[in-house]
Amino acid sequence: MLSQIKSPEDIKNLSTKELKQLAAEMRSEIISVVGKNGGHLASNLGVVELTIALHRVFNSPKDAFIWDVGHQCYPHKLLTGRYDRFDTLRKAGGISGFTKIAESEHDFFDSGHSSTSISSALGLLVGRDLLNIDGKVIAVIGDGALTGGMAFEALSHAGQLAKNLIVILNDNQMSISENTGSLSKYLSRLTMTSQYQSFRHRFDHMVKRIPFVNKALTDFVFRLKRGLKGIIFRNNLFVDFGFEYVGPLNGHSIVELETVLKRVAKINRPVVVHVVTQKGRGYSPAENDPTTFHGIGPFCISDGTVEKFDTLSFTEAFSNTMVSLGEKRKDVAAVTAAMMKGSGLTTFAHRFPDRFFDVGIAEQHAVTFAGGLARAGIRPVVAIYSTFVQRSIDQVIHDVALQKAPIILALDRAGAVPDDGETHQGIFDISLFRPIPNMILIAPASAVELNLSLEWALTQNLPVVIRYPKSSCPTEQEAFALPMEAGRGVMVSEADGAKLLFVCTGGIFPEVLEASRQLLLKGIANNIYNLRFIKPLNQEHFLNIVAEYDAVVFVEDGVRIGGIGAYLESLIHVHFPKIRSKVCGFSDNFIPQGKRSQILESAGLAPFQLALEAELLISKSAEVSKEREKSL
Ligand SMILES: Cc1ncc(C[n+]2csc(CCOP(=O)(O)OP(=O)(O)O)c2C)c(N)n1
Repeated sequence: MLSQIKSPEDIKNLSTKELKQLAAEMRSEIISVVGKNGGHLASNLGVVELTIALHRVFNSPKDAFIWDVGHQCYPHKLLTGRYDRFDTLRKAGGISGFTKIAESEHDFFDSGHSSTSISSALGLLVGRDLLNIDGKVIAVIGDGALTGGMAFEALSHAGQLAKNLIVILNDNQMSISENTGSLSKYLSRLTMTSQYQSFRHRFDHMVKRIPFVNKALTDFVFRLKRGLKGIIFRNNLFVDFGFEYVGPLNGHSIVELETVLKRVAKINRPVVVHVVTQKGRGYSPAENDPTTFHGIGPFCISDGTVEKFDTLSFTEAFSNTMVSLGEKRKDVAAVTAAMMKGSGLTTFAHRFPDRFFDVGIAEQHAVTFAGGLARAGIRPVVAIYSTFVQRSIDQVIHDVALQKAPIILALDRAGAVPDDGETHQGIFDISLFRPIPNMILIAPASAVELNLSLEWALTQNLPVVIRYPKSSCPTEQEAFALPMEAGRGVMVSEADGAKLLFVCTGGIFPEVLEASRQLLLKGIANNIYNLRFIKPLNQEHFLNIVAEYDAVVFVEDGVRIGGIGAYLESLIHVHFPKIRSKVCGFSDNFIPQGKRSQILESAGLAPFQLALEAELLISKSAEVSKEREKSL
């Protein structure tokens, strides 16, 4: 049946029985493709019925759906003409795991970061109104995404404008891990309150039907109800914001959802529809462990098992160091913005619950909160993915760097990030943090260096950013274990007489090492200098090192504009104008989805490409030049 659905129009006339079958087929398609390609399984299984109901009641794309984060849009993709390409999900050149304007007229924004849907939807609605364009606008936001402050900024504005914005609150009580904070408790109470209301109606009805109920008993029941009401009834937050509130609805009953949504479509004011769903619905491994199945790599469909790798990842190395630091020092605390598992803080959280803080999807608050902790004398380590720290740059400048607050920002997923595409690449952090006074930036190349960096950072009285990639740690080199010295990197290899030097950031060391090996095989001697520090830089030390070489290739896993390579190149041009140099990094483009190796190759950062650049620089040969042109 699913293969016949080419557009949402095709589901409008299906019977209840057919809709059930459709939902089952959608689930099995999602499980099968995510089992092979990896992806956000549990969130998508939870919104199958909701997506069907939305597409039956509203008319996309005239009516616009804005999916918050966009990680739960697979059912929407299946109903909007992308079934045929669904098996390319998250692959290079394939369809995205998030909504994408270029992919379909049914996707209104490119998405990936949380808590933006209400703002985007409100803007779209107001803009359409100004231009007299018809159509409803519906934001679908999870209870996790609602913990992001921006969602509240938008609710407040929407309440004031009083336009007919529809906000579907998809409440599954889970963020990636369990949802945290008083808002999450508030939503549970709201659900209970409404369930109490429906219980009360049924109760009244029942009492009236009991024969010979005397007045004393009715009075007693009335008093009991008043007592309960005192405990359970509160003002509804959404109503206070100026919204109508409808719900909570059973998010797995297409009939109930449709009946209510049809009425909601007629309301001419902002409205929140509270829908309760179950994450992982219909696939027991995901129902039982929605956190693991939130975002998952390929897995075995029959039992949900995931392949385990023996190699240590940077995340695991960070996790281990944090636990040992937590043991050694009582003043070390860890802060995460809803990424406990992904950032490797689960063990720390269990071992030191008093010093672990999951603040919800609130990166801005996480940073300023850490600034406050530091002011009190605590040494907070804030673990945030490179891409998500982008939204707390002002907090880093104003609440941390200006105050010289000694917090550590541990940026996982720096550099090329596989599978998720443009919104998740960690390629801007170097350029964003380098200009900020008082900041120290370190890019360790291995587990040992990450460990040393964290320990060293705790001895500093300034904020320190430590950035590392989503990849396994490379084989350790002797140089990685050398003690940290501010502003100095380490020579990883020191071949006598080499005239070519690679200078690299830690995250891309494996590719540089491989390029170096390929050149050695060709008889081109070369050395590698691992920068360790992106800031500060011991200029004298650096210039002494490069002085020995004829050619220097800078390689960084960040954008070239504002990066470290361009800066160092300008430095050597001033001091040693004869040294030939080349900066390799990401160009001025957003980088689409692919595996790490595919992403690096598309940016000219694959080992064979780095080797070619270096060879060209040193030999200036026309033949090498041609080969290089071909490789790009
Ligand atoms: C700014 C930002 N921080 C963190 C994330 C990572 N992230 C993706 S989905 C998600 C949880 C969202 O929870 P919810 O909105 O309840 O959706 P659910 O998956 O439960 O359906 C998080 C933390 C993100 N996408 N954006």
